[in-house]
Amino acid sequence: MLPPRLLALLGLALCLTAATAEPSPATGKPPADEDGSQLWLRYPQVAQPERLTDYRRALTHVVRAGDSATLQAAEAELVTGLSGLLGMPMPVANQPAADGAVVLGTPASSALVRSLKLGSRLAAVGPEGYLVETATINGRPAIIVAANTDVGVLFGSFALLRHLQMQRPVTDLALSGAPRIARRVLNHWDNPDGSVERGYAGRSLWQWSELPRTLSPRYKDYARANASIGINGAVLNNVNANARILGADQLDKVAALAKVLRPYGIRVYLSARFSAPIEIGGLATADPLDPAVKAWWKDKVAEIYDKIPDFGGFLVKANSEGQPGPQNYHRNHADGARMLSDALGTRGGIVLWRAFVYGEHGPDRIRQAYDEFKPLDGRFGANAIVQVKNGPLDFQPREPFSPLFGAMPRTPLALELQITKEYLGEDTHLAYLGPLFEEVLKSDTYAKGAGSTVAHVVDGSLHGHALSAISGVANIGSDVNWTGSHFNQANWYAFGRMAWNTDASARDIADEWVRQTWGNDPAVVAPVTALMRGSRQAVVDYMTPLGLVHQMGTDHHFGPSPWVKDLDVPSWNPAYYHRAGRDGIGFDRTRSGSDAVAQYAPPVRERFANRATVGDDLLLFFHHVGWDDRLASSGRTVWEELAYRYSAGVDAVQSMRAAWQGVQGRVDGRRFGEVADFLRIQHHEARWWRDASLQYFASVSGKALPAGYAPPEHELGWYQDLARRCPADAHKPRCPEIYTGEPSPTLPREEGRN
Ligand code: BDP
Repeated sequence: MLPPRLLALLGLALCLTAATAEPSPATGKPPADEDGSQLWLRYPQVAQPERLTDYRRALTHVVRAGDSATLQAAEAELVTGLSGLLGMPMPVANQPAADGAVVLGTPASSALVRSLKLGSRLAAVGPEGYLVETATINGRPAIIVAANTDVGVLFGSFALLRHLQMQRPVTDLALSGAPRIARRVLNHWDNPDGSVERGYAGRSLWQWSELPRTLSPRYKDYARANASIGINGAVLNNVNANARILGADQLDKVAALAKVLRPYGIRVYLSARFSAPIEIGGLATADPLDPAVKAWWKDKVAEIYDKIPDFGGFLVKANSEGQPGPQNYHRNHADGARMLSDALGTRGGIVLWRAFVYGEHGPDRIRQAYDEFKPLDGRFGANAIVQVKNGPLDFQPREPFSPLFGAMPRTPLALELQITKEYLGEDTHLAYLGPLFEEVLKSDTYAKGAGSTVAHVVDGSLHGHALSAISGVANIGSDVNWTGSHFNQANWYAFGRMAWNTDASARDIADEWVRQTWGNDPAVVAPVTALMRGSRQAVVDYMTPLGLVHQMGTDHHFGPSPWVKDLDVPSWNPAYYHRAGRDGIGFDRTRSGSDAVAQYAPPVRERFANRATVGDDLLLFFHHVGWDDRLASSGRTVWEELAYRYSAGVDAVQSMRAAWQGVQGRVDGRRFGEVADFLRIQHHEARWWRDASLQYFASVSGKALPAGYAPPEHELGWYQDLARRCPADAHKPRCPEIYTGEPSPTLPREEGRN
């Protein structure tokens, strides 16, 4: 007789097995349309017949002991996923009832897991890690999903599903995982009115006007998606914060969201506006040393923890781009962070205090965060982490790592990456950010000799910090596909996977994501992963080659505007960064210039300061060079190299389009078409970038385009005038004129063939 719980779940499992089979290209039948709403959590039936047989034999029912909401969630994920992948009902039992049980639990929740005496091996994976492996239970072959905590079991369940989605073998299964960074946090820049700063995927996911009573089903799916990649925190609101989020009724809404996310191991954090004691507290000051201000924050923290016992903490943008902060009261950043750190006390919350600061008229903008923060090292408070953007400027397609990494040994530092592509083409450009994230994490700061990577600074190991965090500015919104484009999902995925394992390669992560999102057909996996891997460099090439940065249009940061030079704040002007004139191009940051290189440890400083060793990718970031200087790498002059790179970037998009055409019929028609449309738009926009930039730099240098390259489609004035002709909304100028015709190849023919 089957136990009642098993019977009930059998019914549920039967409903879920309507999942479609993974398409077999052999049948020639195109897969059914999808809208992308399932993200990478798709569970079509495994296509490889032998693998399917193995799976059906090795995974016959789910056995869970323990009743926490988290364990129930893990069980539900396994039932949903296994039913779909195996194309058969996946029953649930209290005990292994046959060969092939999937046994999940912790030593505390499950006698079966306890009986396996996993001891030191389990201890080694820590509070969130897991072991997923074949075992013998009561003389029967089984697969265990074991962890020290319930959330570890959930992460392990997703690891098992991922393994099966990729159709990997289950004989002698031995998966384990453990994160090195404790807090892996999405930063949502969502506003109370439902808009999203730098959001390109519709409106905010949070329906504040309906909360706390009405809970959108998307909240749970959001939690599932995050848990599947190990993200364990979410800052719900914009760093340019509204103090009202800390008001009592708003906190009830936050608490309702926290309740949905909690079973999935996700803690809620809030961006705190530094002047909140004035704006919602009725105090006359927000001076961090004022006793009434300190008391106000202590009370506020107590109120928050009353409603949200696992509250993650505060994210703070202070004295940056007009936000209030301790400097308004002649205090410094450490004074502000320490005050909040003290207020949080021993409740388990942290302060993520951002180092994104620059004065409007100071010296070289990229020097300023270091100059301001380094002297404060070690003074931020026991619960504080200083959150540093990956580069010293601002989320550019490429920039060097921030010199703060490695320079503040007595302060835990969090890495802030931007998942939303503010400077990389927003929604329409396909740019897989895995290679960018990997480049940053593996950058060697040399703070304590070779091997002092940014990853080791951030995970706390380099300088022995117990607190560690990594943040990703989210790209998630109300769009049905969550992220504005299907391929933007890969950036959310890559952030989570790299935050979990900072050693993971962008290449492997792309492979995983493609298999889960588009299927295991080798004729899809190979070209699509290749296309992804080259996509970020393509963007660098057609927007900001050779170490150029911040050439984007004012405010919306979309499209080329290298000619802009008259904005009030000098560092908002693209011309501030390229410094192009008759003599050459690039920003001299060596000793003869701003000497920003001095902020790096000696081996890095020497590499960046030397034209022979800086590398082409950062050349113009650190050096002002003559147009006719030759690059050792290619033998081209700087001007020729610019022409080459802008053109290569455009033609790379053309190749991406061709590669995508090759998967038609092997992925579903709806998503295929949506990606193809965006790639066409990207191709036009890449051409726009190239043509406008080359026209402008030609006018400054007085040089003609080298022979063989396709001439720009329009005169410089045409591009400069676009801003006037095409009104920009919050995101981008809407210029139908850019999208006419079909972009032609731009490289000289012999180059194009290479
Ligand atoms: C810049 C964005 C701006 C953000 C700011 C920040 O343009 O919208 O508020 O960063 O990170 O990149 O605070």
